[in-house]
Amino acid sequence: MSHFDRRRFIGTLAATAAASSGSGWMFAAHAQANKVKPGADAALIVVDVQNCFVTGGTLPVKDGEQVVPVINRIAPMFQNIVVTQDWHTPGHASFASAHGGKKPFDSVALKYGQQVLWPDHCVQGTDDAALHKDLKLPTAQLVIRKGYNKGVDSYSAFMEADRKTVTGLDGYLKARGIKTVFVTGLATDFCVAWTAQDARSAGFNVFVVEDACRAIDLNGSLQAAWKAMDKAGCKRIQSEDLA
Ligand code: VGL
Ligand code: ZN
Repeated sequence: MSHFDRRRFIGTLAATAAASSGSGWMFAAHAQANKVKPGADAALIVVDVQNCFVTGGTLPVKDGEQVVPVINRIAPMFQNIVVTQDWHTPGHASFASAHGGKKPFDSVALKYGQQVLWPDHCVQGTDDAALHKDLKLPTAQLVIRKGYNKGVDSYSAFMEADRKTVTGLDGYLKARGIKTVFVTGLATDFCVAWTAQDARSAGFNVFVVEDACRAIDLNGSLQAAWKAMDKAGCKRIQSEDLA
Protein backbone atom coordinates (compact mmCIF):
# COMPACT_ATOMS: atom_id res chain seq x y z
CA MET A 1 0.00 0.00 0.00
CA SER A 2 1.49 3.37 -0.95
CA HIS A 3 1.98 6.27 1.45
CA PHE A 4 -0.97 8.03 -0.18
CA ASP A 5 -3.25 4.99 0.03
CA ARG A 6 -2.43 4.50 3.70
CA ARG A 7 -3.39 8.05 4.51
CA ARG A 8 -6.66 7.63 2.71
CA PHE A 9 -7.25 4.36 4.56
CA ILE A 10 -6.87 5.83 8.06
CA GLY A 11 -9.89 8.04 7.46
CA THR A 12 -10.88 11.62 6.98
CA LEU A 13 -10.22 13.03 10.45
CA ALA A 14 -6.82 11.46 10.87
CA ALA A 15 -5.87 12.28 7.31
CA THR A 16 -6.89 15.92 7.74
CA ALA A 17 -4.87 16.15 10.96
CA ALA A 18 -1.87 14.60 9.25
CA ALA A 19 -2.19 16.98 6.33
CA SER A 20 -2.57 20.13 8.41
CA SER A 21 1.10 20.02 9.36
CA GLY A 22 2.16 19.58 5.76
CA SER A 23 1.54 21.35 2.49
CA GLY A 24 -2.24 21.17 2.62
CA TRP A 25 -2.43 18.83 -0.34
CA MET A 26 -4.81 16.46 1.44
CA PHE A 27 -7.21 19.39 1.93
CA ALA A 28 -7.06 20.03 -1.79
CA ALA A 29 -7.58 16.33 -2.36
CA HIS A 30 -10.74 16.31 -0.22
CA ALA A 31 -12.13 19.18 -2.23
CA GLN A 32 -12.37 16.87 -5.20
CA ALA A 33 -13.31 13.35 -4.16
CA ASN A 34 -9.87 12.31 -2.88
CA LYS A 35 -8.11 13.44 -6.03
CA VAL A 36 -5.10 15.72 -6.20
CA LYS A 37 -5.81 18.57 -8.59
CA PRO A 38 -2.72 20.42 -9.86
CA GLY A 39 -3.30 24.17 -9.77
CA ALA A 40 -1.70 27.16 -11.48
CA ASP A 41 1.27 26.89 -9.11
CA ALA A 42 2.00 23.24 -9.95
CA ALA A 43 4.32 21.87 -12.62
CA LEU A 44 4.67 18.44 -14.18
CA ILE A 45 8.33 17.44 -14.58
CA VAL A 46 8.88 14.76 -17.24
CA VAL A 47 12.34 13.30 -16.64
CA ASP A 48 14.44 11.79 -19.44
CA VAL A 49 11.77 10.05 -21.53
CA GLN A 50 14.34 9.59 -24.28
CA ASN A 51 15.12 6.86 -26.80
CA CYS A 52 18.24 5.87 -24.82
CA PHE A 53 16.12 4.74 -21.86
CA VAL A 54 13.49 2.66 -23.69
CA THR A 55 13.60 -0.66 -25.54
CA GLY A 56 16.14 -0.40 -28.36
CA GLY A 57 18.08 2.40 -26.64
CA THR A 58 21.63 2.37 -25.31
CA LEU A 59 20.63 2.18 -21.61
CA PRO A 60 17.17 0.61 -21.73
CA VAL A 61 15.05 0.75 -18.59
CA LYS A 62 12.76 -2.29 -18.33
CA ASP A 63 9.32 -1.33 -19.70
CA GLY A 64 10.54 2.27 -19.95
CA GLU A 65 8.24 3.04 -22.89
CA GLN A 66 5.21 2.21 -20.71
CA VAL A 67 5.47 5.61 -19.02
CA VAL A 68 4.58 7.37 -22.29
CA PRO A 69 0.79 6.74 -22.35
CA VAL A 70 0.54 7.49 -18.63
CA ILE A 71 2.36 10.81 -18.99
CA ASN A 72 0.32 11.68 -22.10
CA ARG A 73 -2.89 11.06 -20.15
CA ILE A 74 -2.04 13.26 -17.15
CA ALA A 75 -0.25 16.06 -19.01
CA PRO A 76 -3.50 17.91 -19.94
CA MET A 77 -4.19 18.35 -16.18
CA PHE A 78 -1.15 20.64 -15.93
CA GLN A 79 -0.79 24.30 -16.84
CA ASN A 80 2.97 24.04 -16.45
CA ILE A 81 5.18 21.31 -17.88
CA VAL A 82 8.96 20.97 -17.85
CA VAL A 83 10.74 18.23 -19.82
CA THR A 84 14.30 17.10 -19.15
CA GLN A 85 16.90 15.44 -21.33
CA ASP A 86 20.04 13.60 -20.26
CA TRP A 87 22.53 15.28 -22.61
CA HIS A 88 26.06 13.94 -22.42
CA THR A 89 29.20 14.83 -24.32
CA PRO A 90 30.98 12.07 -26.23
CA GLY A 91 33.45 10.44 -23.80
CA HIS A 92 31.47 11.63 -20.78
CA ALA A 93 32.88 10.78 -17.32
CA SER A 94 29.76 8.69 -16.53
CA PHE A 95 30.54 6.33 -19.42
CA ALA A 96 32.43 3.12 -18.59
CA SER A 97 34.19 3.49 -21.95
CA ALA A 98 35.92 6.62 -20.62
CA HIS A 99 37.65 4.63 -17.86
CA GLY A 100 40.22 2.02 -18.85
CA GLY A 101 39.39 -1.46 -17.58
CA LYS A 102 35.90 -0.52 -16.36
CA LYS A 103 32.63 -2.07 -17.48
CA PRO A 104 29.10 -0.65 -17.47
CA PHE A 105 27.52 -0.80 -13.98
CA ASP A 106 30.92 -0.81 -12.25
CA SER A 107 31.60 2.25 -10.16
CA VAL A 108 34.57 4.55 -9.85
CA ALA A 109 35.73 7.31 -7.50
CA LEU A 110 35.62 10.68 -9.24
CA LYS A 111 36.57 14.06 -7.74
CA TYR A 112 33.03 14.63 -6.48
CA GLY A 113 32.41 11.11 -5.16
CA GLN A 114 31.43 7.61 -6.32
CA GLN A 115 30.07 7.44 -9.84
CA VAL A 116 28.19 4.48 -11.31
CA LEU A 117 29.47 3.86 -14.83
CA TRP A 118 27.00 3.41 -17.66
CA PRO A 119 27.08 2.33 -21.27
CA ASP A 120 27.58 5.29 -23.61
CA HIS A 121 24.11 6.88 -23.73
CA CYS A 122 22.21 10.06 -24.55
CA VAL A 123 25.01 11.71 -26.50
CA GLN A 124 24.12 15.28 -27.46
CA GLY A 125 22.35 15.61 -30.78
CA THR A 126 21.98 11.88 -31.47
CA ASP A 127 18.67 10.12 -32.13
CA ASP A 128 19.34 8.10 -28.96
CA ALA A 129 19.10 11.35 -26.96
CA ALA A 130 15.88 12.53 -28.63
CA LEU A 131 12.59 12.52 -26.72
CA HIS A 132 10.39 9.45 -27.30
CA LYS A 133 8.42 10.07 -30.49
CA ASP A 134 5.05 9.20 -28.91
CA LEU A 135 5.39 11.64 -26.04
CA LYS A 136 2.63 14.23 -26.56
CA LEU A 137 3.48 17.37 -24.64
CA PRO A 138 2.59 20.24 -26.99
CA THR A 139 2.09 22.68 -24.10
CA ALA A 140 5.44 22.03 -22.37
CA GLN A 141 7.21 25.33 -21.75
CA LEU A 142 10.78 24.32 -20.94
CA VAL A 143 13.19 21.62 -22.00
CA ILE A 144 16.10 21.47 -19.60
CA ARG A 145 19.22 19.53 -20.46
CA LYS A 146 21.66 18.14 -17.94
CA GLY A 147 24.85 16.11 -17.78
CA TYR A 148 26.51 18.25 -20.48
CA ASN A 149 29.68 18.98 -18.48
CA LYS A 150 32.08 16.27 -19.59
CA GLY A 151 33.58 15.57 -16.16
CA VAL A 152 30.40 15.72 -14.04
CA ASP A 153 27.20 13.65 -14.17
CA SER A 154 23.78 15.05 -13.31
CA TYR A 155 20.98 12.67 -12.39
CA SER A 156 19.11 15.62 -10.91
CA ALA A 157 17.40 18.19 -13.09
CA PHE A 158 18.31 20.79 -10.43
CA MET A 159 21.96 20.20 -9.51
CA GLU A 160 24.93 18.28 -10.90
CA ALA A 161 26.66 15.43 -9.07
CA ASP A 162 29.33 17.80 -7.72
CA ARG A 163 26.42 19.09 -5.58
CA LYS A 164 27.44 22.66 -6.46
CA THR A 165 26.69 23.39 -10.12
CA VAL A 166 23.03 24.25 -10.70
CA THR A 167 21.03 23.82 -13.90
CA GLY A 168 18.83 26.89 -13.36
CA LEU A 169 15.60 24.90 -12.95
CA ASP A 170 15.09 26.06 -9.35
CA GLY A 171 15.31 29.72 -10.41
CA TYR A 172 13.02 29.16 -13.39
CA LEU A 173 10.29 27.46 -11.36
CA LYS A 174 10.44 30.03 -8.54
CA ALA A 175 10.43 32.95 -10.98
CA ARG A 176 7.21 31.50 -12.41
CA GLY A 177 5.56 31.08 -9.00
CA ILE A 178 5.64 27.28 -8.99
CA LYS A 179 5.22 25.77 -5.51
CA THR A 180 4.46 22.10 -6.22
CA VAL A 181 6.04 19.67 -8.65
CA PHE A 182 4.85 16.28 -9.87
CA VAL A 183 7.80 14.16 -11.00
CA THR A 184 7.47 11.44 -13.67
CA GLY A 185 9.72 9.60 -16.12
CA LEU A 186 12.95 7.59 -16.15
CA ALA A 187 14.50 6.23 -14.17
CA THR A 188 12.67 6.08 -10.82
CA ASP A 189 15.81 5.20 -8.87
CA PHE A 190 18.22 7.61 -10.55
CA CYS A 191 17.13 10.77 -12.34
CA VAL A 192 13.56 10.81 -10.97
CA ALA A 193 14.71 10.18 -7.38
CA TRP A 194 17.48 12.78 -7.45
CA THR A 195 15.22 15.34 -9.10
CA ALA A 196 12.44 14.74 -6.55
CA GLN A 197 14.78 15.01 -3.56
CA ASP A 198 16.46 18.14 -4.88
CA ALA A 199 13.02 19.67 -5.48
CA ARG A 200 12.24 19.08 -1.78
CA SER A 201 15.59 20.58 -0.75
CA ALA A 202 14.72 23.63 -2.84
CA GLY A 203 11.44 23.97 -0.91
CA PHE A 204 8.88 22.61 -3.37
CA ASN A 205 6.01 20.31 -2.44
CA VAL A 206 6.83 17.12 -4.30
CA PHE A 207 4.67 14.29 -5.61
CA VAL A 208 6.21 11.34 -7.44
CA VAL A 209 3.71 9.64 -9.76
CA GLU A 210 4.79 6.03 -9.36
CA ASP A 211 3.07 4.45 -12.37
CA ALA A 212 4.44 7.24 -14.59
CA CYS A 213 7.99 6.07 -13.75
CA ARG A 214 10.06 2.94 -14.39
CA ALA A 215 13.28 1.87 -12.65
CA ILE A 216 16.72 0.49 -13.46
CA ASP A 217 16.93 -1.28 -10.06
CA LEU A 218 20.66 -1.85 -9.74
CA ASN A 219 21.72 -3.63 -6.49
CA GLY A 220 18.59 -2.60 -4.56
CA SER A 221 18.63 0.98 -5.84
CA LEU A 222 14.86 1.15 -6.30
CA GLN A 223 14.01 0.35 -2.70
CA ALA A 224 16.76 2.67 -1.48
CA ALA A 225 15.44 5.46 -3.69
CA TRP A 226 11.87 5.21 -2.38
CA LYS A 227 13.18 5.19 1.19
CA ALA A 228 15.24 8.32 0.54
CA MET A 229 12.36 10.08 -1.25
CA ASP A 230 9.99 9.21 1.59
CA LYS A 231 12.47 10.51 4.18
CA ALA A 232 12.83 13.73 2.20
CA GLY A 233 9.04 14.22 2.24
CA CYS A 234 8.25 13.36 -1.36
CA LYS A 235 4.72 11.98 -1.62
CA ARG A 236 4.14 8.86 -3.70
CA ILE A 237 0.92 8.85 -5.69
CA GLN A 238 -0.55 7.00 -8.69
CA SER A 239 -1.73 8.67 -11.89
CA GLU A 240 -5.33 7.76 -10.99
CA ASP A 241 -5.02 9.95 -7.87
CA LEU A 242 -4.79 13.01 -10.15
CA ALA A 243 -7.74 15.04 -11.39
C1 VGL B 1 19.88 8.12 -15.87
C2 VGL B 1 21.62 6.69 -15.53
C3 VGL B 1 22.45 7.48 -16.27
C4 VGL B 1 18.43 8.44 -15.65
C5 VGL B 1 20.69 8.95 -16.61
O1 VGL B 1 17.83 9.18 -16.46
O2 VGL B 1 17.86 7.93 -14.65
N1 VGL B 1 20.35 7.00 -15.33
N2 VGL B 1 21.99 8.61 -16.80
ZN1 ZN C 1 23.16 9.75 -18.07
